Amino acid sequence: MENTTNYASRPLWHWIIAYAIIAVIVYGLVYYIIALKKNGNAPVPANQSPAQTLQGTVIGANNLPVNSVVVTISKNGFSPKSVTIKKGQTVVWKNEDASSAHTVTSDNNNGPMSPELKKNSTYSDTFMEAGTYHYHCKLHPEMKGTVTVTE
Ligand SMILES: [Cu+2]
Repeated sequence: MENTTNYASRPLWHWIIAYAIIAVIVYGLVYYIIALKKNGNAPVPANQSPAQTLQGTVIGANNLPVNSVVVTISKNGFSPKSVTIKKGQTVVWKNEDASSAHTVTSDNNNGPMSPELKKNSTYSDTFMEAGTYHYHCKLHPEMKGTVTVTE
């Protein structure tokens, strides 16, 4: 009886704070799940040939296509600068630079050719032939990267 009385007589702001904390946790979880889903569905740019789309690829535990490697783009350049993958794997470039758009542009027109990527835009390319692919950013030619594709 005494307990019930104490419980009911808690000031209203106690309840408001308790509900606010629960709401923050729930919204945080929902936001996290949505963010994970977005990463898994990297948009395929319109200028990619159909053979290079990500459609139909299996989504792995980290919500990226199983065979993909991520290269992030910042004002410091591509990171990692060089990646080595196996034939058939996909490289996903993601621009995380809020201050500028960037491109992923093959040095010799034999490799990735992205449009200008705004912040949080991604571009992906699946490499079906072994070789070394050098690329740069059209807007900042000093930004360079390499994809090495092995058999
Ligand atoms: Cu750039």
